[in-house]
Amino acid sequence: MARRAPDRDIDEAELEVDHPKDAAAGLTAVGVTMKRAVEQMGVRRTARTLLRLNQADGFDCQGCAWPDPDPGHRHTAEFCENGAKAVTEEATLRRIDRDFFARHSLEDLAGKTDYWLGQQGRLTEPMVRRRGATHYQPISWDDAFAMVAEHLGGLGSPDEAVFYTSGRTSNEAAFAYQLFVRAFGTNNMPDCSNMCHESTSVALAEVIGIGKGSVHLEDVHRAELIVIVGQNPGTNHPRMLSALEIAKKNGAKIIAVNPLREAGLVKFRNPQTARGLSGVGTELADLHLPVRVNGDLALFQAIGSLLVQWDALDHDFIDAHTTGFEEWAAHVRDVDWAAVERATGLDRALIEEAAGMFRDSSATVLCWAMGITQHRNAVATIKEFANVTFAQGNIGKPGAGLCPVRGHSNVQGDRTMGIWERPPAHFLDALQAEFGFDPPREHGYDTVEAIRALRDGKAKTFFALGGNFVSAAPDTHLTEDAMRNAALTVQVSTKLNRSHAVTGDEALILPTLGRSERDRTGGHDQRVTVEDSMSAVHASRGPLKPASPHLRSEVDIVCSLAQAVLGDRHGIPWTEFRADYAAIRRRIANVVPGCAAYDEKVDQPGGFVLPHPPRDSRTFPTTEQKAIFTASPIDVLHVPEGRLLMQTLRSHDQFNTTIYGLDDRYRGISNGRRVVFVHPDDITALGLAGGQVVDLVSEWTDGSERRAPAFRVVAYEQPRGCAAAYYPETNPLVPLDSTAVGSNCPTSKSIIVRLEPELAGGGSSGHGGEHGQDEGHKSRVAPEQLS
Ligand SMILES: Nc1nc2c(c(=O)[nH]1)N[C@H]1C(S)=C(S)[C@@H](COP(=O)(O)OP(=O)(O)OC[C@H]3O[C@@H](n4cnc5c(=O)[nH]c(N)nc54)[C@H](O)[C@@H]3O)O[C@H]1N2
Ligand SMILES: Nc1nc2c(c(=O)[nH]1)N[C@H]1C(S)=C(S)[C@@H](COP(=O)(O)OP(=O)(O)OC[C@H]3O[C@@H](n4cnc5c(=O)[nH]c(N)nc54)[C@H](O)[C@@H]3O)O[C@H]1N2
Ligand code: SF4
Ligand SMILES: [Mo]
Repeated sequence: MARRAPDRDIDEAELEVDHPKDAAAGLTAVGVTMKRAVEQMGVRRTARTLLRLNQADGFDCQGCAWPDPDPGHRHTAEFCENGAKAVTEEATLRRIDRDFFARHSLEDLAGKTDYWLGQQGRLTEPMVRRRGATHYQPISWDDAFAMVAEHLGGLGSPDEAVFYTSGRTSNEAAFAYQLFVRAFGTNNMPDCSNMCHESTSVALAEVIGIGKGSVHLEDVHRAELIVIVGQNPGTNHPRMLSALEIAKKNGAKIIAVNPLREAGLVKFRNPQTARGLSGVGTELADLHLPVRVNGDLALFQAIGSLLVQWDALDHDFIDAHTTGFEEWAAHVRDVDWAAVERATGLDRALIEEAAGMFRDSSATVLCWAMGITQHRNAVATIKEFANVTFAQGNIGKPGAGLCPVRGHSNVQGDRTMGIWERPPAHFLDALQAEFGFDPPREHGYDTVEAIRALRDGKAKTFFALGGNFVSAAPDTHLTEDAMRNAALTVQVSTKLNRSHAVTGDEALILPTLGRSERDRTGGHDQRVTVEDSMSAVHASRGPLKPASPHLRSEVDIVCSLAQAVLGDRHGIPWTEFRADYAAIRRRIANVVPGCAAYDEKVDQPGGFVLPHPPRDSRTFPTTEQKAIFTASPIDVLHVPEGRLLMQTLRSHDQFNTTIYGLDDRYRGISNGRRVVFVHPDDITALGLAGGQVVDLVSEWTDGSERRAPAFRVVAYEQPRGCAAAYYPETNPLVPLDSTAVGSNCPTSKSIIVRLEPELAGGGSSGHGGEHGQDEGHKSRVAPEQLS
């Protein structure tokens, strides 16, 4: 029987806890960057690779979707510590060959952590797991494509196949992939967005008519007020701190809304300036609102209420460009302050101070990320951000706007290219006009629905273009069982991960080129294009020799597969696409809105910016051709006595399910990941002690319980009643059915848990794991405590 996800990390017993830091980056970041990079790539390769990163003629960082400055304003080292880690992870000299797979059975691999799996190195050749086999074996590319074609051909309907995408896929590969999948006959295209900014896309599409943010990088630099809600840029979008530093120098104020006082929001030591390296740094947040987890909807209604009460409104904008203002104003005027204080954990004076900063700003940028999107009421919260923004006319003018900060480097581009289980009719019409076939019109499965379909035997083939579906998805054990239910699972990947170990009856690993590598598909240098979080599209070309001569590009894999599955059906020129990606770009130009003359425009240094009507001209392509105010009831999650509301977040040493190391430097954690951060008074109230080992047990409304064993309690400042622990170790706790209303995004940031002391070996030192008040020493947790 295949193994469950391992419960403990390798060196968990070595956990060390220190004080959280009050500044991000600086010299330590430079040191960490270089050490990791040189360890895995050597000195020459490190220099060669990092100097091409994020340059106009280089390659796009595989890390997050934060935009690059204009070409004239880039540094020689235009990247952050975590960008360098992402590159190192891909450009490592470590390799996995067929002997590795001969040595390690699937069961053995399923017993390893994602950290261990990722550390083994780059995949080098296609591998197959045959029905009933205990190990993967080598397979030729042609046989692999034939195998997928045979499975797909044998399905009762195209809708029995699921085609997942993670957000690193280039625009060219994404466009070809969605074309293939729709020509095959289904819209079952779930993607990582479904677990990420889906709530944003849904909310913004409804109220401004386009599911993307409305600011340029220049707007962040010029804003008077920047509000950062539910986002930890110091770790997850580190170069955003450079933009915040510029804004501060231009006189901006910053409000951070976060249950945690994240180091990156407090102070930034810019490693690109002598000042930053010497340790001086720039103070960032002027005001920190330590909101209770999931309190943001109430908070923004209260802010809206005060703006209405103070008449701090842009009446011209409201009159000319919006609808629904009166209903919204009436709704927030009556806001129930007692409910607000309960939901937010903030007192009225603090909220008034924040609202006063909104009032005094004539150009506000509002940024958010996963702290907002992964809640039951996420869509309503984001619509509330829009309400407050409309009320002050903070959209479609310099220095202002809505700024959802995306995760994966090309997640926004993939959606633009049509990776979407609910494609709009105009997109399908354009596809039909260009390629002459009738694309399926029915909506496909999103991530959560795909898991249900696999579980229920309605989906039988699972294909993933990147990502690590079983670790990233909610309800790990259920998801793993669902995946094992499939007849065939296929992973197009650069590195080994848990989704290669938890498979269907038959499984394929198709190893692909990463973005740092030279792509000579068709016998000549190819480039790809990507879109960042601010709709800027540009080219990317990798400098490195590929990790193995057997790797193929994602475009090659998609086109070859399409040919094996579809042959000449619909007359789509897959060979031509594969031979020259410009042939794909010419089709993108004809199909995707805003992409006319695509191939020519991406040639310009720095690329081009996609149109965004609200940003560009204050036109709102909504049902009412206006920006739409909406009124949402405040709903406060009820947390039963003795339970905590837990969010799952990222450490400083991971990229999603890729674990770079076991440290979370800014939060003072070293050598371990199985920790749960709890307020010191809650630790006492629950009869626990810092350093104690507990099981996390989540409670879901249908009475079911889920357990993640062996987390060490760490005292950490945050609102009472809240807790935090790392993803993906906590994914077994997220019930599949617990999703955001309207977007179906798993509620990874609001899980009701109780902490159960471990019976054996869970003793406590009394102090281990606690951030003491005065002494600055590290407390090392005794290894025997983890027995
Ligand atoms: N180095 C690195 N970079 C990354 C990633 C990575 O894993 N590592 N992942 C990429 C991806 S795919 C994404 S989507 C982004 C994610 O970027 P973030 O959204 O910054 O990621 P999280 O770690 O999930 O952090 C969520 C933040 O929200 C706060 N928060 C949690 N609940 C609430 C709440 O209810 N209200 C408020 N106001 N705040 C809350 C948490 O305390 C935390 O600071 O980063 C991208 N960049
Ligand atoms: N509990 C909880 N769950 C969450 C979240 C959370 O905050 N809490 N966050 C959610 C979010 S925001 C996201 S975006 C998802 C992430 O979900 P995914 O995108 O599915 O996961 P990743 O960990 O980013 O995928 C990593 C794998 O991608 C492969 N890979 C890397 N580079 C490439 C490449 O260039 N090409 C190809 N083909 N493969 C490549 C590697 O094999 C690597 O192991 O997780 C979600 N899950
Ligand atoms: S901020 Fe994001 S995109 Fe920029 S270098 Fe860092 S990880 Fe890469
Ligand atoms: Mo994400």
